[in-house]
Amino acid sequence: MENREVMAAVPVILDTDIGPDCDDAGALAVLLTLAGKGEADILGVMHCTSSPWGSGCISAIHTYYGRPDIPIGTLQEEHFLDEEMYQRYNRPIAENYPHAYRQGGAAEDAIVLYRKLLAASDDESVVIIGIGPLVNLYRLLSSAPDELHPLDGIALVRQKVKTLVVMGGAYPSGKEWNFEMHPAAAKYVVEQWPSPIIFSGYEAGVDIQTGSRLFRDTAADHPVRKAYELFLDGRQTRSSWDLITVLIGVRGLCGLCEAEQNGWVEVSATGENRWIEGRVPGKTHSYIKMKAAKAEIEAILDELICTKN
Ligand SMILES: [Ca+2]
Repeated sequence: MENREVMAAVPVILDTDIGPDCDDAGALAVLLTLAGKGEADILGVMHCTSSPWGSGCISAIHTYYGRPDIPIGTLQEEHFLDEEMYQRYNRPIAENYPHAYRQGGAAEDAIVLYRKLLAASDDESVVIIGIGPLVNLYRLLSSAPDELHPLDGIALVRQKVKTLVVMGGAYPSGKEWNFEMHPAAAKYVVEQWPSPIIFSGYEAGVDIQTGSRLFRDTAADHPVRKAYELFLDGRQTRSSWDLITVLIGVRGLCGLCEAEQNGWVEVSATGENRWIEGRVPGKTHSYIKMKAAKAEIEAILDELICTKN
């Protein structure tokens, strides 16, 4: 059995669309708990929609976990997923909890923060975990050399990023929301990303139902509990797409799942994806298949959501 005590913390950047679904809040809780256990080193958290409440919601959760220092970057584009229906919990949390932007100010451009964080990282060390549409990563790959680093986006990612772990697509084929919301970004990132990509698909997380323990075991003002409460509107659990993706990004397959590696992912111009069998030079893709019993995975994730260390 692996001994996590002696393993180095995994340097992680999380990229989230926190707001449209509560599992992003759960996933951030999982990551903060793993960081508290010494398993992850959170270099930064990026927000990938135009919602004015996303950064504040992320900062409020960081603050609640005693980590207001974690850098936050945000998408610098207007009108991407900022409709009222996507602000059921991020707005109330940003408006009612303490966080870095309550007195004004704003998170910096995600691309500037990505380039800054990658420039300061060891080669092939960083794990990027994407749990929203891939628009920030598309812009990162498209970035030009600047005063932060002499390499362009693709070369910088090739040098610094060990793995990209993405909640996106359905396997072996289908259509899933994260790819569908910004198909051009999904297609470009999947085609051009220069380091290995592990895909966590719709089918991997849909039946893993978590969150109910928040209502039993955490304080009524816990912002992640609040996110679930506002989003679920009376229901007790939610699918765990983003939570599983974070867990795998930090712990690897960890005995809970296995990876299909003999093939690669193609994304269409409208966001459908399919797995094409056979290896192709330059593409190191895999997708996960759950192996452990649903109840076992749910218990692990629920424990991580609810443990504030
Ligand atoms: Ca998400």
